[in-house]
Amino acid sequence: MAKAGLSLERHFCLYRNQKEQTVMNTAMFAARRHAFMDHMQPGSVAILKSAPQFMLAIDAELPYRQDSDFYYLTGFEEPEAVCILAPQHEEHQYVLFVRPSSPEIERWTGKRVGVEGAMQEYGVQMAYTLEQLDEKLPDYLSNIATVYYSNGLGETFDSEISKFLKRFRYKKGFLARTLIDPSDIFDELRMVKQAEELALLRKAAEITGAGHLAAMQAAKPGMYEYEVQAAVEYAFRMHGSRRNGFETIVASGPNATTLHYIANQRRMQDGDLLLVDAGAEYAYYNGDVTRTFPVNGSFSPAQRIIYELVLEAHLAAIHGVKPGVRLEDIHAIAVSVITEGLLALGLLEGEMDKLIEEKKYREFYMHSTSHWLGVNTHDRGKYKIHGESPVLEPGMVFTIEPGIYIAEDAEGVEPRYRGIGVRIEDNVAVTADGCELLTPHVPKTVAEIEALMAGLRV
Ligand SMILES: [Mn+2]
Repeated sequence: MAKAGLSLERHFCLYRNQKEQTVMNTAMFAARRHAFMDHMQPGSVAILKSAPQFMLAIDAELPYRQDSDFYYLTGFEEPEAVCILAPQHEEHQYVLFVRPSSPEIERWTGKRVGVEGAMQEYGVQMAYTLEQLDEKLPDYLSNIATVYYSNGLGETFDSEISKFLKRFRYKKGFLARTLIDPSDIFDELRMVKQAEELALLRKAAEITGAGHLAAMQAAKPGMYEYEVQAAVEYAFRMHGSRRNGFETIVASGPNATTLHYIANQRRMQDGDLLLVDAGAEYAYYNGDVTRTFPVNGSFSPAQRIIYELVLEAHLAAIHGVKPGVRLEDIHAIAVSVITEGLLALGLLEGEMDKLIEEKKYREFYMHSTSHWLGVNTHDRGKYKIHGESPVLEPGMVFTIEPGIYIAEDAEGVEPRYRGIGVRIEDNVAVTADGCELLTPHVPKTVAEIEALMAGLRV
């Protein structure tokens, strides 16, 4: 089976020569810090900590990724760093504590930014080594009533900070009376994307699309799921993404009915559907796309019926996105299409309204239609504000990902539908009058998918 790959080549040309990661955009990070400080209470200071470095074994570090909130405000990617935001400090509103430069250590593990690098490249008013934290922190806490600090990025550090604040009270007579988790501020800021962020999300989505095209090109009966995973992730790297947003899901046949299946160990059979849920990260922003397609290139009649029902729900949900509606309205659209379809197919029985009210669809569609997307794949942003789903506004970015999952042993279901799992996921950004589809270039209809796969099998 020679692979002509013509249509794929055409797609791939779109991506060539776009491998450059964005350079440090100091103005963008400065604007975020100002916005953050505008949300802080008068007389307060924020202490933020980098993500911990996890180890696989002695001397074997797991790949490091900065904490998303920390990165969002600083652009600083190294571990063992602390950021202080002190809006009322006379000279230093933004301070970083970092690992010191060390020629001996750097010879083994690579260049560190160091104090000088932090001063020169990260827009701080002052930088110190992390060892100086104890000594310098009091300078920023005098007369401060409120400290923003989020527990959970390291128990040792959490307890050091709390001990420090107590000790500080005894020594200096100052007491930070209120400790506030900054999550509310991050939720609010990160939920609406700025123009620079939308550009990065478009790029991440584009690379993610390249991975899905590669999956459609690679998959064939007899291959293992992890081989398709390799094709997806190879395409991500070759198009400029240095890591994945999450573990790639390659779920063939009945594995597709397990929502977060990441074992990727099964040998794919002729006649299987293959569900691939994968996302490339680009400059800390993520794509998150799912496609489901037949391993042998053509849908069976039963697969096609389920697939087209999910697609109808997916398209209707995207059509419903515009400012002023709520995420739960979008979910309701998908639920309604799916319930109606399952009823028509005999997979559900009863009255449409009652089935929706009693959430009977959850036997086959058990997750939400959307999650926020950004620096985290499941991004910061609230799902309920005072008990209500937030109202959409331009700049919000999220997924649309309805699915139908029919267990292999589902009772009262025609055998031909059993073991079919389908999810179709795209990424959208709310615009002034609707939404922008960030992932328009990945085949989605039965005809598009079959034509692409047939083209590859000439
Ligand atoms: Mn998703």
